[in-house]
Amino acid sequence: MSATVASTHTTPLSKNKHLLRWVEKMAELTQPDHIHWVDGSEEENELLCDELVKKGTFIRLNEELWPNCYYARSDESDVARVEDRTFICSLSKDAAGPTNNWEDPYVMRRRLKGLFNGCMRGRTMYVLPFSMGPIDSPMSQIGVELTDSAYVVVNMRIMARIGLDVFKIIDQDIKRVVPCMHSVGVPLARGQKDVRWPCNKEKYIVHFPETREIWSFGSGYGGNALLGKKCFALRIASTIARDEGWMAEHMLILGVEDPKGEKTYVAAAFPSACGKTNFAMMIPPRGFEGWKVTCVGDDIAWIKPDANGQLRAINPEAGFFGVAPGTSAKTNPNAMATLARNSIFTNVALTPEGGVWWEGMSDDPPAECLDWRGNKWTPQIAKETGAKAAHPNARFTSPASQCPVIDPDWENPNGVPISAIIFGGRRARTIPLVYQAFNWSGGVYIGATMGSEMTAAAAGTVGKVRRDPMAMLPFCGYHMGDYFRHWIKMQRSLTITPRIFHVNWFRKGEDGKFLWPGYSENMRVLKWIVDRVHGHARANETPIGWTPKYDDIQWKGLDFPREKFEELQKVDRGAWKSEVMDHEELFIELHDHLPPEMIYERELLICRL
Ligand code: TSX
Ligand code: MN
Repeated sequence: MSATVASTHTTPLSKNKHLLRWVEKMAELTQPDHIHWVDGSEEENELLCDELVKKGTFIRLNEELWPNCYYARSDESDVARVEDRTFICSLSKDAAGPTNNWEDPYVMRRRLKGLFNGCMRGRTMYVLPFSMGPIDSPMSQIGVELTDSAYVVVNMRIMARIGLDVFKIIDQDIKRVVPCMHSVGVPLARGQKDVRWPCNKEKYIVHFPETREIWSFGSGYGGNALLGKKCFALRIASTIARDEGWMAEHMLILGVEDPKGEKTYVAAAFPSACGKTNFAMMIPPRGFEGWKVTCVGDDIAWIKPDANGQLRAINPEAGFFGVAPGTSAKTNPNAMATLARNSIFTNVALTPEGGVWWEGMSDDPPAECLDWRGNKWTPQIAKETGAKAAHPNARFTSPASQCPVIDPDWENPNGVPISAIIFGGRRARTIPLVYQAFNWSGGVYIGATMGSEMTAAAAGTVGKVRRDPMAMLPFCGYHMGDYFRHWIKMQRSLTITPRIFHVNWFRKGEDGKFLWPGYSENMRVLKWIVDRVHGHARANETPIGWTPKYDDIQWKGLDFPREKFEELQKVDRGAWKSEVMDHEELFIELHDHLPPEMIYERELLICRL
């Protein structure tokens, strides 16, 4: 390390007094050996990656196959978000609601003080400024993460806008900064050698919604550690959005361009394992020549009414932190092109050529590789022991700018206009391929009651519907009932309300097979949605909402029989009556905060059935 580089990084890169004071106070608490102010430069990134390689955290992949890509294996116990260790520490327990873990903020602060006391000894504390959303956007929000993990810094460099440009905004002192404390929770004694992936078995992911603070201890993985993502852009942002009259949602944003060049943007919320990233960058099928789908974002949308009462959305992120297993040239060629360079792979398998592999990437697995634990893996071993080469939650971190179908307006500071909102779930029965809500509050009801069936083989759980309102269950920073109320209230600030739809790519027939081919063919559903938005498509009125007629779907390029479509769209009144009875469960849990509109919608639905 050259002296100039080192001194740049030790010198504060901000003159903001609040920031300087906070950094000083946190350094006093955590006692790092060094403080590194992150400038976000290419040179700095190389320095950090080299350091991670030296420590054994990173392996540089084969430059010919995977240019500028790195490989990381986490600790076996630190592989996913830890929902049971995630806390919302509002002053009142009632404000957090029954779906969040709550702890008294005073009690939690005392506990965190203890945990963070000296926790960065022997390490470097990085001062990492980041902007969620384009730096020049009035919808963006600023945070500073103090972390003792270089892995976090290089991942955040892909996932958010970081560095000097953000310090510039902070120094203008016009935007409130969300302080984010992060430590892997493993101080090093003098001369003690570090491990490949330091983490603490005691983990805390803590949010203080009133003071807009995040404290994360013990984990270096994903949403536990890249604090701009789930902690800030969803949990803290959802409370800011409620207070300020906008929405922070767990949604992808995509654009549909028809052959005449007319552009329509939609936002969509799906629970996990529905193929959200695949949908976000879908390629239209045969029969849709001249149509284009473009990607604005694959995970989070910040949506705000503009001066004309039209909802506009930005993607607060700058990269994709995607699930690798199942991603292939068949399921998502655009993701494969995106992750081909300048990417970080965590918990996938490492091939002898210095490449990466995961289940579902190709039909033919490598003859031999090292699995995500670093053990020898062969197809034969997999057959005998069931061992997976990649962890099911293995990830790629890739710049969104590299996506071949990234939308030309993906960094528009004013966002893109949202014409439709799509909710979805993974449901084998009852729920049709697509239907449209009668109105806004009917749509909010659909979003509030959405859910997915468990695919995990845990005994007795397969087939049980798990409700995940608006796909926000683990990500709403306040009471879920108040969140529904906020959704209902949003309509008042709109002159053009987006149409609301529900889709289900996963309905099965009597034979237990998927009725719908999915993937690219979902374009046919998307076209009907866009046609409905523009008033170009007819629909059947059913008790649950409007559904497409067979002839309203463009079938060119796909041989899909009318009878199969009728089965796919069938609304079985009996099955729906028990579906609505199931909604009761959620409603009982939230009853004292539930907006009356939810009760009315339920009554109306029951009457129509
Ligand atoms: O991502 C998926 N999408 C959305 C694509 C834009 N997946 C994968 C889900 C796991 C992450 C899907 N799986 C989709 C889908 O639309 N549909 C299905 C179910 C399915 C699986 C295999 C087939 C069909 C449907 N195979 C054949 O029809 C041959
Ligand atoms: Mn997500």
